[in-house]
Amino acid sequence: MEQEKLEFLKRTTANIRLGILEATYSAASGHPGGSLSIAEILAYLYFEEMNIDPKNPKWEDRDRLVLSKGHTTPALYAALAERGFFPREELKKFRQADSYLEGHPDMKGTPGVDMTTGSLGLGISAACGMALAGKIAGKSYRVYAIVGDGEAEEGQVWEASMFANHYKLDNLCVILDWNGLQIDGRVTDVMNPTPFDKKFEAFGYNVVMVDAHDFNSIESGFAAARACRGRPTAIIAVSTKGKGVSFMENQASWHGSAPNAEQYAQAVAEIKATLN
Ligand SMILES: Cc1ncc(C[n+]2csc(CCOP(=O)(O)OP(=O)(O)O)c2C)c(N)n1
Ligand SMILES: [Mg+2]
Repeated sequence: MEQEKLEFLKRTTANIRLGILEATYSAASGHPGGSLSIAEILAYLYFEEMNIDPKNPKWEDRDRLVLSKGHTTPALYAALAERGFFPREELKKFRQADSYLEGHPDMKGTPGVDMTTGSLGLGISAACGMALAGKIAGKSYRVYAIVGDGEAEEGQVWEASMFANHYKLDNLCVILDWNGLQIDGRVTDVMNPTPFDKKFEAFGYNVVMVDAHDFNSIESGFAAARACRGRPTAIIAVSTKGKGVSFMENQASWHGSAPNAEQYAQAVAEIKATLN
């Protein structure tokens, strides 16, 4: 990847991480851990991969993103704000009664949100429906679904996968955020859903493993997905929950708790230091 593009994506990712922190700190609630783990993936999707128009969020030929792990809205909203779907100032109102930035995504109220999610397992099914609808209508748009590794314990994820293979949904790209943790601890301790690669392969996917924090790796994963014909792709993105904030990394306790003033200041300083 060209140096200039890489620098731009890294800056964008840092801004997304700052947005995640600002939103959760302002709300004194929300889910920073699983938001921080997908910052690079969202930066790449919204600034490189997806065919979208922030001025026309409901454009019918746009690519769609379904945040199946819907609790990680701080990352989605920070990316949408960064891309120009709404003013960045809105992030301060996250989860407040008069705000359209609800705790979980609402496709009717928030510009740029393509599917309402939050009940784990639902989003990937909706993404399959959108992908099939695109094929039936002869559209060339693509559909991306971000699924959590804890979420993959839901049977619905695998029912949807059976459907995606049956209908040869090569316009569907599932991204599995393999950050190793869910609400209560390690996914392998709670209800082991691994091996992800063999499971997705068995369900008929083209499977690609990427490093979720390395843009060259992310780029090659999405290129492989785009090139694949006749079956859906699963990108298994190996990530760190809480990535970028030292005291949040690999700590299940940061799944659904917000930083206090002191922690917020330290977290912001750590992210800003990466911008120099
Ligand atoms: C059907 C359903 N059950 C339980 C929850 C509560 N819940 C929210 S997040 C979460 C853990 C998800 O873990 P994971 O998918 O690994 O998310 P990430 O690590 O990316 O934050 C749970 C159990 C929910 N949202 N939906
Ligand atoms: Mg997880």
